[in-house]
Amino acid sequence: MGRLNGKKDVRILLVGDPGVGKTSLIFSLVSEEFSEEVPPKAEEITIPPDVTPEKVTTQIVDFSAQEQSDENLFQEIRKSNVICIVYAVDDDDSIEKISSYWLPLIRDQLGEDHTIPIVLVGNKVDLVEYSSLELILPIMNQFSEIETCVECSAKTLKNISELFYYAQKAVLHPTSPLYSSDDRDLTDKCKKALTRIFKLCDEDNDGVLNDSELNRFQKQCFNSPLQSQALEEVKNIVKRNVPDGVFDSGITLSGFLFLHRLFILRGRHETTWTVLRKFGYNDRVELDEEYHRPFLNAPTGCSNELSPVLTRPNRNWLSQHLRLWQNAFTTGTPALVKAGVGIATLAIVSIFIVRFVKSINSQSSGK
Ligand SMILES: Nc1nc2c(ncn2[C@@H]2O[C@H](COP(=O)(O)OP(=O)(O)OP(=O)(O)O)[C@@H](O)[C@H]2O)c(=O)[nH]1
Ligand SMILES: [Mg+2]
Repeated sequence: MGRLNGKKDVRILLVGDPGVGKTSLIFSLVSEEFSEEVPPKAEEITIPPDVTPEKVTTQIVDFSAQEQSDENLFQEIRKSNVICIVYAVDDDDSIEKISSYWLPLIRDQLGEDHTIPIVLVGNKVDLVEYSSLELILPIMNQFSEIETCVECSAKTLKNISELFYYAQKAVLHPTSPLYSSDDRDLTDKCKKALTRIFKLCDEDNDGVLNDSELNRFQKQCFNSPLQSQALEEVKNIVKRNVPDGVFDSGITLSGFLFLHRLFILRGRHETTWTVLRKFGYNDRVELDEEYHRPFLNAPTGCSNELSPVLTRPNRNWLSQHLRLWQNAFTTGTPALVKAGVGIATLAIVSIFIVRFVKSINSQSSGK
């Protein structure tokens, strides 16, 4: 599975009580019409990336207790990237089983703290006048692995493509590493990562992102600058919500964090994920190994040499890190801490050079 750019295959598994309409949902998605007669289990379907909204290869896997054993089910649970628990909105028993059977069974297979997102799917809305959300919300509050819920109908095709889109999104742009619904705030890891990104982008190191810094950030993450009117609107939103979010017509760290919290609350997790991934973070919001140790490719019999001219990626990497150290030295840090940081820098640079030379030696000797 790809990592740094956040793209990977998505394997979606549908589970749920017999007769809730799992197979019908898959048939309705594929044929864009409702089939009265469906087999117990749909064949596994692979949807090529160019016809999916998130442009990733997507596999859809059905489960039927009529044809498959518990062991088949457990294997499928372990292979999936996202699990849709389907219930029928007119069948309270199928709703009750979400929390009494399906969610515990999945935890049993994947571990209590698993990170496979769950989407709750309320099918057959064509049969009722009411919404099942009143019964579903307490379950969502109790089980943090539930990413979202959607009500749909295989019969009228209502929300069918949305359901598979939400499932894809739950894998590619999951909420839980970014936002804690218990604390109603960004997670500590997410705050730490965004703070680092803010400092890297604050090139003049004055504690705010001015217009040109914001534009460079925007271009780096989204390949296009912000229009000046859009920039003003963003600042106005920040100003209205966070008293110290804008200073000297630039966005402060608390304004920057507020914006990302807002994106997530409005369901635009992909914006924050794009930023994090551009700055080297993986799905657990940790700096990726590839970012720490870029692979040096030296074919057998060839050697790498340290060039006196830094390549552009190396220059960027070095200047980003130097700016981080510079921040540590210039923001009113006590002298003792500065001395500590200085010694740590020397130690890290020495280790880096030794490892770098070692890796070049071992690659050039073909090991
Ligand atoms: N009214 C209505 N009926 C539906 C809908 N979806 C499925 N059904 C009907 O519900 C019944 C069960 O549908 P299936 O798709 O076989 O259900 P399943 O979850 O795959 O069942 P198992 O394979 O036994 O686990 C069929 O008679 C479908 O026609 C829907 O959206 N609305
Ligand atoms: Mg079925």
